[in-house]
Amino acid sequence: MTPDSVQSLIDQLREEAEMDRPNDLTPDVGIVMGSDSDLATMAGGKGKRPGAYAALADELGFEEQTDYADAPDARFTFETFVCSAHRTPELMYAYAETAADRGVDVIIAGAGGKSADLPNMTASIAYPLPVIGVPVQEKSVDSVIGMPQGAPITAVDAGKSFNAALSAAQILARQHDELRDRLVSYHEALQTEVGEVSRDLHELGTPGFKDAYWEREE
Ligand code: RP5
Repeated sequence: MTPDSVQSLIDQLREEAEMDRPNDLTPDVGIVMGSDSDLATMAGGKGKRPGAYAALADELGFEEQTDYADAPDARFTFETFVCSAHRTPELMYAYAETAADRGVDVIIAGAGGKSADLPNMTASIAYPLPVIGVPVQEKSVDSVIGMPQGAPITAVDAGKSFNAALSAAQILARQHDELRDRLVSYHEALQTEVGEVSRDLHELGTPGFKDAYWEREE
């Protein structure tokens, strides 16, 4: 028996798939994770390096869509759900099966533990929609990337949901020049930062650099 809290999500996803909303009103990227305990890795946050949320929202100007009937102003958007492959397989199935019809163009799926099945099962069900798997822990890597021939998934290294978001944006950018420009700007800013740090390290010398940079970070 599927509990109401899960069934209502399944119903909402299936209803949304029938709506045929225009592409600019639906989420471009879907983020799913096996548990809300994965959120710090998938989104970033306190004491964690930045994650997919930071890459999309802070670096690339995406907004999170939380209401299908009221799309954010931003042209590029993403949605976020918890779907446990083992505890809520029906929800995982409904999410992946409806993703394309709901306008999602690429999915980022993360799970932890040794049986991190959400990314690979989502990839199988949502095929041919591209799915980027995020092993939330080191011990999840084999489980996420170990797909049989003919059942593809793209994956990042353990915990690297930030890069998963950049990969998702790269896929979308093939159709959207505006997003391509944002990716290029992001990369240029990274390069500028490396150049500035290198010059400061060289010109301040190691002790001076440590004084200037490490104290700033403390
Ligand atoms: C996996 O089990 C989830 O992706 C999570 O990483 C791990 C533990 O889940 P919780 O017990 O914290 O919900 O399915």
